[in-house]
Amino acid sequence: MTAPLDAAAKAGADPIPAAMGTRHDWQQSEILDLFDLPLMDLLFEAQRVHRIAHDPNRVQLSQLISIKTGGCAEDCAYCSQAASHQKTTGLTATKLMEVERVVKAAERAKAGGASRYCMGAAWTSPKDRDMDTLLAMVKGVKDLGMETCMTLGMLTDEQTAQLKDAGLDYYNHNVDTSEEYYGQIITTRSYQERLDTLARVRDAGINVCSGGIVGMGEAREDRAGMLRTLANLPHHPESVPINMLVAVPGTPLENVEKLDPFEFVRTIAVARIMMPFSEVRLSAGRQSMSEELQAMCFFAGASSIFYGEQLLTTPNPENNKDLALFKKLGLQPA
Ligand code: SAM
Ligand code: DTB
Ligand code: SF4
Repeated sequence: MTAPLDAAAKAGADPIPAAMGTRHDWQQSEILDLFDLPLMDLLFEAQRVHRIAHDPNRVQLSQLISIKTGGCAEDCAYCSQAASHQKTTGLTATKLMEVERVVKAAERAKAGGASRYCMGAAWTSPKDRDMDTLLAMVKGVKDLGMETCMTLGMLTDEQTAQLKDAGLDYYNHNVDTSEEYYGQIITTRSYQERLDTLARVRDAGINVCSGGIVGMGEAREDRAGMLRTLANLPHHPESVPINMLVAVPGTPLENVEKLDPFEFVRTIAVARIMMPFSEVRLSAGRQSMSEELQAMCFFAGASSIFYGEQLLTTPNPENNKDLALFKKLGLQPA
């Protein structure tokens, strides 16, 4: 162990043993000690852990589609799709897409190299009348041989069971930030409601995808708190998307101060150390990241990206650009 890590261990971080198992009892001070490590020590540890559980040269590709855009009754301050921000963002709301259109788009995503298709809807929760359409989407995309993911807001037990029966592989439901900062970002729902849906999804046997956003004006304590919530769940989420805020003009966060890119890398590295076996996804925000920053995120333990030229309502790097970067770095898309 190097001297700085010894110092961190004395301070309570003990990063090496922590990395070996899947702990669910992380203390805030231990997480902050990881964040505080010299960057090279943190990256080294994260990469060491990464290599225990993952192929370091493989990156999983998930592609997004917005199956129902805008008009959302929630007031998430970062989101272009909240009805309350639409006057200033100018976003046009759409109805739920037809199944055939979604399956056709998934086919194109598969041909482009994506292995998982993530269907997102701007809802507080799905209406029962939409369930048949949603279930048909899951089946149609699954029949292509792709993994399926949906993000539809809060679910009832019955809706969760229906999605499971249709073969849904993953459900995305982000905690977004720390419990303490949550009220600064969203006032229309509680952190506990988020955790309740996550428990429902887990209990139904659907893989959990849950992460959050950094760069929303939160403190490092909040980034640590968000990771503490995720890692201290009874099971680590199988996927942990770490989004860099896309500051959409017209949203309340449009002018928020940009997060230092190294702090973003640190967040990825700490997530990797705390949840060794999870896919940590380098998510929104890549459009404004340099190749060097993205490479550093992969070194810090990111094992997955959102792929395809569109996220939900904002742009993402084009496939060619990502594939060229992978080639330069010797990474294998999967
Ligand atoms: N309405 C559902 C919900 O909130 O769970 C599903 C869709 S919502 C757009 C999915 C996630 O996208 C959010 O939880 C948030 O983490 C992420 N997101 C939305 N807008 C973003 C932005 N401007 N920058 C970064 N991430 C964003
Ligand atoms: C996640 O964590 N990030 C994705 C997905 N899950 C649904 C969404 C990112 C959205 C970025 C802003 C937009 O395009 O609207
Ligand atoms: Fe609605 Fe989801 Fe956007 Fe919040 S993040 S406003 S719940 S679409």
